[in-house]
Amino acid sequence: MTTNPSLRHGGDRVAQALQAHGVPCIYTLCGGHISPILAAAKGLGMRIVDVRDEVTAVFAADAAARLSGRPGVAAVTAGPGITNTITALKNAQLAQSPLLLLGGAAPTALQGRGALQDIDQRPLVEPHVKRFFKIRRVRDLGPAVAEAMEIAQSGVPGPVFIECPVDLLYDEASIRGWYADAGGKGTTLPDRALRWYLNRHVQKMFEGSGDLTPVRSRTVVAPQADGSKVSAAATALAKAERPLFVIGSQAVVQAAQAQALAEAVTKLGVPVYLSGMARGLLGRDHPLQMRHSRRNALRESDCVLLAGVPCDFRLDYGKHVRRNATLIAANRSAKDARLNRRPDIAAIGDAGDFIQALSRQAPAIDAGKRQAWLATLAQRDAAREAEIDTQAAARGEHVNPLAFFRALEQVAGDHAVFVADGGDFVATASYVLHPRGPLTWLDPGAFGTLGVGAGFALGATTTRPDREVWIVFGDGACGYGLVEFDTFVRHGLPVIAVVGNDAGWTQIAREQVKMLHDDVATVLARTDYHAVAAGFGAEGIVVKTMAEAQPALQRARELARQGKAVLVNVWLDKTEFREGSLSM
Ligand SMILES: Cc1ncc(C[n+]2csc(CCOP(=O)(O)OP(=O)(O)O)c2C)c(N)n1
Ligand SMILES: [Mg+2]
Repeated sequence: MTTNPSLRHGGDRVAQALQAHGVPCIYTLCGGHISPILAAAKGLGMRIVDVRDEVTAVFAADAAARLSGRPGVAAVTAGPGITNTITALKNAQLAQSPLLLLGGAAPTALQGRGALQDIDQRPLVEPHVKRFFKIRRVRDLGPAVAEAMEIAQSGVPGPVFIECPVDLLYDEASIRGWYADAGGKGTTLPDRALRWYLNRHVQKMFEGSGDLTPVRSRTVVAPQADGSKVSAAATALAKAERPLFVIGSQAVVQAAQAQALAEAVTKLGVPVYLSGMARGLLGRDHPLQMRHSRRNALRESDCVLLAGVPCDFRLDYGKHVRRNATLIAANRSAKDARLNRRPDIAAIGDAGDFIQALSRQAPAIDAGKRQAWLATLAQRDAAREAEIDTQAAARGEHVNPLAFFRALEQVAGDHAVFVADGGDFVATASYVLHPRGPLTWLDPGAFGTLGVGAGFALGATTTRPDREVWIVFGDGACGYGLVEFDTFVRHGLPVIAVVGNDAGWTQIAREQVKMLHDDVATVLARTDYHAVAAGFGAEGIVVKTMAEAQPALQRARELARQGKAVLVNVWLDKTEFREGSLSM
């Protein structure tokens, strides 16, 4: 049995376990409760990225997980540090993103006695995580990390929380000294009883902590659908004349498998719509990938495979899939596979692996049989692209968002990752921008959370420093994490943000004004967001006319290549492009 003499305190144990799992980076905002974890992790060579709001740390861990296929890790202090993370935790839970949140807590003996930042954290956090670990003994810290990493990734992935009380993290001598002081020197019976109690308490905390066996990482095997489901789906697909795939985020949770999945889809030769993290799976332009009129395609298809996609609001609750079509749902979650529509074939397991298994079983494609179907979809796509071109050609006083994204599509490199955070501006981007490859598009997911942008970009740029990271921000959305330009600058992270400045929360205003004839609370100013970023030491560029757009984007890209963070503040004209769209 190997032992590790450097496990001086609980912080070391947590750090050693993280290192054993290959965790490259911890996102954090400091606090005395968690200092030993951060110092120990740094000592072991992990990167510590300190942010300006705890919610950013968890958004970053979420993005890191999505891009690496391994749980991202964030550490925050007790009480308000933890409450600040709740939105990001919930977002990760709904996006099924595996992450580990380490949270501080008041000393074990003082919990519930009015200690600093002491609240009952379980009821706040537990509903949003797969497991809430409440640690009471030093020796349990390392194994809890190993178990948490495994739970986060297994089955339906999601966040896991470990509560680490501060008195478990420091070295035994200091903690014994601290408890001895707390016990005082009184000689009365209650004084002596307190000392006896505290002494026994400390004894329990350190029980078994002489065991210095390092923690090892565990292998997590993806759940596999039944072979019979693969055969049934292969048969249905072979019979189908108008098959259709919709592939979503969950199908690419095994990030390392993304390329193999793309090849399997190509081999199957079925037209496909990609959503969430799966956007970009087939590269920039692939003949099988359709981008527009998904609703019509769903209505016409006679065999639909929903791979890692539930029939929620994003798929209009499944109502467009025709009743006599064969519906195949491949999903790690049995509940999601059956949400709002009962599939004919429910393949419960990893959706990406399911498609790969299908490509090994399905007979060779009869290209001729599907030619007409593919042509119909491709023609519709082309017609929509032509409409976008027409709308993009319209010129006004400032910048046409469609034309702007056509320009960004030209300028952004082959290794660009796009982070989407906003309303109409971002929805427009999702029609016009072509993600470059697998795992190059990050959006919040089903929770529809504004404010993910800075944290996601932080996770992306630290996980994939070889990538060019562009945040597509609404001006409303950018306000949440703008302060993180400070983080980008301090850590030398060359993130590029483009802010679609329409001086308002337009996605909301659009319907509110129409239905309630009031723009109350939806109006913003043409704020100088570029000057705010410059104030943090980043580069700020303002774009007020269409002619300035392309050169500004090129300049932003050059500055990022030199290691600078950049914010491009783009004054938008109004557009009708998003008229009529509403999500509920
Ligand atoms: C945390 C959060 N708060 C509020 C909303 C509601 N919401 C959805 S879109 C939107 C407007 C976004 O405005 P902006 O980022 O400027 O993008 P625009 O629609 O103007 O392009 C709002 C407020 C939300 N989705 N998330
Ligand atoms: Mg706006």
